[in-house]
Order: sequence, then structure tokens, then C-alpha cells
Amino acid sequence: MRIITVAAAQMGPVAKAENRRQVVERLIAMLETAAGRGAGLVVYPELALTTFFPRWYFESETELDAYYEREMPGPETAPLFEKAKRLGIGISIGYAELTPDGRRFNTSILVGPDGALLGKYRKIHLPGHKENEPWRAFQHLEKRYFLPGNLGFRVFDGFGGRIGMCICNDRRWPETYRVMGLQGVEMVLLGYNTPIHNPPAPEHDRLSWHHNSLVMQAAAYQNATFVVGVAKAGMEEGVHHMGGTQIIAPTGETIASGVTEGDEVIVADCDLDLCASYRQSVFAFERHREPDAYRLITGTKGCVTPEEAVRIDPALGHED
Ligand code: CDV
Repeated sequence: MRIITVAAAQMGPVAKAENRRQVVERLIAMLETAAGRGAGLVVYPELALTTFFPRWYFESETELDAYYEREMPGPETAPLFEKAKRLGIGISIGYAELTPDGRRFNTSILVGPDGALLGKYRKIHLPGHKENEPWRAFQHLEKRYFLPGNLGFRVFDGFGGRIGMCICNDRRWPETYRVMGLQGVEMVLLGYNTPIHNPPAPEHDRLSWHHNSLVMQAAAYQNATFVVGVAKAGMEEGVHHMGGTQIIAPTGETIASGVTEGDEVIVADCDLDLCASYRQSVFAFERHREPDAYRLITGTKGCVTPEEAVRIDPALGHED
């Protein structure tokens, strides 16, 4: 058995007026709760340190800059990292990253129990829009405020296993997990901020929880991995974000789930050896995958006509 006792530290809303010190205090309180329950790794949500600022269109760059971290840990976030190191607990946390040369990413990092940086991920699938769209009940300007991640879907060895990260909208795309699955990932850590109301497609709203579980459970099963999905939930600045925090086994079953929309810690003992049962049988990739039949997946970004598909992958035009 290779057990990781993992905690998903769901957050309730973070108000616009809340400062980093206040947020870090909340994160530390959950770290202590997780430590008391024997956790060795605590996973926090996407953009955990501030309110979900892409809901607003900012004219002023200075106003926007206030939501980004120029260093991690920085002076205000260091107490969280110091506390985690003292407790011998690893953490994964999402934040807005502003690089020294001015690039902006929606980032998460994985830090080992000794405080060492084990890995960094920059969100690849950025939802929403780039321009001001005041007709929306609220905006979703991730395409304006972040660049698509440039680090790919890497995996990192630590905690006695192989860990990957992705962020929020990434969880809806099967490619996200398959790229990590092909590197033998055993636990995918992902935080999210998901407004229940989707202004361009309100007919999806009632299905938010179904879609959340559906994509993460399917991915866990199809890639023989644990998935830890962690929400920032609740009514934040007038926008209702879903909870649905859960820890999912490679069986596709949710083995722990949150029940509130506030700060809440859920914990599960995850035996990474369970991944092998699936990866060595139904999802033994090296025996059963047929990559030659999947060329269209990397050959086009959007849908194409069947004729265009044949141009990209001539095998789709074979007669017999
Ligand atoms: N933060 C996100 O990426 N949110 C998206 C919403 C906008 C659909 C999500 O996929 O949950």
C-alpha cells in the first residue's frame, strides 16, 4: 500500500475587501484542521488568495495588478508556507502569477512537506472572453487577464507517487488528464471557481454539479488516477459559486465530498496502488491504445468537415 492522506481545503467566498493576511489566516486554519486529521498533502482552490477578480472589467492596470503575486511565497503568503513546513505537510495552491517580465498566468504550485517547490502548472484552458461584455450579469475575463499556460501538463514525483495539476476549466477536457495519464499520473490536484450561472448558456446552470462530478469521475477512471477537486464556493460578491469539492478514486467513485459552501476540509486516505489495478488491465495504455486512430485530435483545434478530416488524417478516407 502507498497511502497519501490528502485533504481538500474548500474555501468559502473571499470578499473584494478581504486582504491577503486575512485569507492566509483562513488557509492556515484549514491546514491545522487537516494536520489534525493526519493529512500529508493539502489542496487549495484556484486563485485562492483573492476574490475571483476576472468577473470584473478593470480599466486600470494598477487595480488589476493588486490581484497578482510577484513572488511565491511573498511576504504576505510566507506564513502559510512556514506553517506547512513546520507541520511537515505538502500543499498545492492556486494564485494569479505576474512574472518579472510582465506575463500573467493562472498558476498552481505543488510544495513538498519540506517546503521545497516540487512543481508548477499554468492553466492552459482559459474560459470566458477577452473584451468588455457589460451585458453579462457578471464577466469572465480570464482570456484578457491571463496567457495560456506554457508549461504543458507535467507530472511530479513526490508524496510516494506521481502527482499532476490542472486548474478549473481544464477539468472539463479529456486531453488534460490523458496527457498526464500517459506519464503515469496517480493523483491529479485541481482547484476551481465555478459560477453556477453561465451567462451565455443559462440552460446549463441546473447541471453544474452533475457536470462537475461527471468530468472528474470519468477522468479518474479512464486514466487510473485519483482526482482531488477543490472549490472556492458560495456567494462571492453577488455571484454564486458551486461547491462540489470531492476526492475521487481510480474506480471513478467519489470517496469524500464536501457538504457546505464555506471553508471546509475533507480528507481521504488514498492508496496509490489502486491505480495499478486499472492501469494494468482495462486501461493498460501500451496494450490497448491505438494512437494512429487519434490523429485528428492534435491535427485540428475545432470541428472540421468529414472531407477536411480526411485531409488531416488520410486513414479516415480508407475504403477497406
Ligand atoms: N474558473 C473557471 O475556469 N471557471 C469555468 C467556468 C467559467 C465555466 C469552469 O469551467 O468551471
